[in-house]
Amino acid sequence: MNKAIDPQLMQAAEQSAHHLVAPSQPGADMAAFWMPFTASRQFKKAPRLLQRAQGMHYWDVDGRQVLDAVSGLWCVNAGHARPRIVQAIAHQAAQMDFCPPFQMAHPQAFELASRVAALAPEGMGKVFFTNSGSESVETALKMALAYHRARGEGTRTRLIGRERGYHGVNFGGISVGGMVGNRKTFGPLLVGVDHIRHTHDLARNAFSVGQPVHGAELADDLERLVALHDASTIAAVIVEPIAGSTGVLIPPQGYLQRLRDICDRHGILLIFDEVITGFGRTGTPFAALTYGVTPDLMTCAKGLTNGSVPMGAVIARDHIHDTFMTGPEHLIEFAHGYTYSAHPLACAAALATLDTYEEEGLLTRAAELQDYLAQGVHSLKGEPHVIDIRNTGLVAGIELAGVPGEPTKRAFNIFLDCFEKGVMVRTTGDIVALSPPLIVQREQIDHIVETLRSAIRRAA
Ligand code: PXG
Repeated sequence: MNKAIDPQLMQAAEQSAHHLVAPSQPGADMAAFWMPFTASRQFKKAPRLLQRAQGMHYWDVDGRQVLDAVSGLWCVNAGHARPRIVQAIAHQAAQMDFCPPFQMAHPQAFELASRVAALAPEGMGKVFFTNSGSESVETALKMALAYHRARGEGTRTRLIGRERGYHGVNFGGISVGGMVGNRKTFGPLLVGVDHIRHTHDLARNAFSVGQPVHGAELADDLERLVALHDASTIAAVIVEPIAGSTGVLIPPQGYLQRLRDICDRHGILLIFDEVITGFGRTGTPFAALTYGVTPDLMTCAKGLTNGSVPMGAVIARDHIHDTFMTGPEHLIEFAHGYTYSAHPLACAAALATLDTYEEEGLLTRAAELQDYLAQGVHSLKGEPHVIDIRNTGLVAGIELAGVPGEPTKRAFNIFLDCFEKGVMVRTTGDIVALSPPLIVQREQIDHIVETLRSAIRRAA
């Protein structure tokens, strides 16, 4: 897999990166861009505009360096602008920009599917490509419904999610999702959806290092829903092995296995949404491997291309895929797909990303660094308003008590403060999340923790 890097192409790419003009000079009109998931009026008053990225860092339009403590948005796992990936994208764009994905294909799509399957748990050998985590979730939910129907159990139409779950922003995803703010303004959502309870338990598990001890029995909430709806109506349960977007909730010891057992007992498919846990975040390629629990379907995105070109995937157990492979051979077996499924640029980026991960041992690096990160973040215990700290692999959450009557404000101020001091963290609610690129150095972890400590003190 060791493809030589073309120095001329790299030089050209780097030169053009350095000569970029700031996307928004002072006075440029910012009115037209309706920003995603952003406090946009605040933003447009004091914009945070990034212009360049390399390795562990961003540079803003004023040339200020910012240490990236969140891998962009949980995706740039190998660090920014990695030469092999940059070159693969540039080369592919010149070679073949687009290939129709329906009834046609290109060789790299097959190569990538095999490479991804090789990283997945045993028996999960089939890979369907999408363009995002949200699309992966929709795809997995539709696969689950169509699978049961194909095997003659078409009554299994109910989808079960979990409170505080995040599964992207499309209608299926917000229906099974459990983040109130992402659901409440969008009407009745999908019918036939229910939720098991979340696993957050500050009273018993606050300041757990790694997996919390208490809470495996929370998986039994699925039994409650089976008793209520009957297993014959339930197609699938979808959970994030680690709930990321809601603020880094690590699964209690034994919880995921118990969920697996209950699903098996009742013929319910188990879907792991590994959009943030996939590609090394927990110290193995997938959280399913870290926790030793194999789901039926697994969604991923983000780290698949190191965030460089949008791409997601659903990884399925072989027998689920094979169930579809009946009927006349000239007919389409699964009526689903996207114009940009297995896009050539995304495939090229993903193959180069997997090469980079492999060459540098990045998919297991979080396991080597998790104790160091744990030590760092848990040293914040005792700082003002810190009510919980949780960690595993190269991910951590620091939960703060909110400003009374003004939820999210304390964490948001900490985010702004850290950014001003040259460290980019992520906040959700009153929780600070850290998920640095897997190339992070120990001194950089120290720097992130100390910058955060100062910001937490100033926010007191
Ligand atoms: N599932 C999970 C588990 C995710 O974390 C998605 C699906 C959706 O992926 P796309 O590619 O459609 O955005 C995600 C995305 C945060 C944050 O608050 C996390 C995500 C997205 C936006 C913000 O840290 N994860």
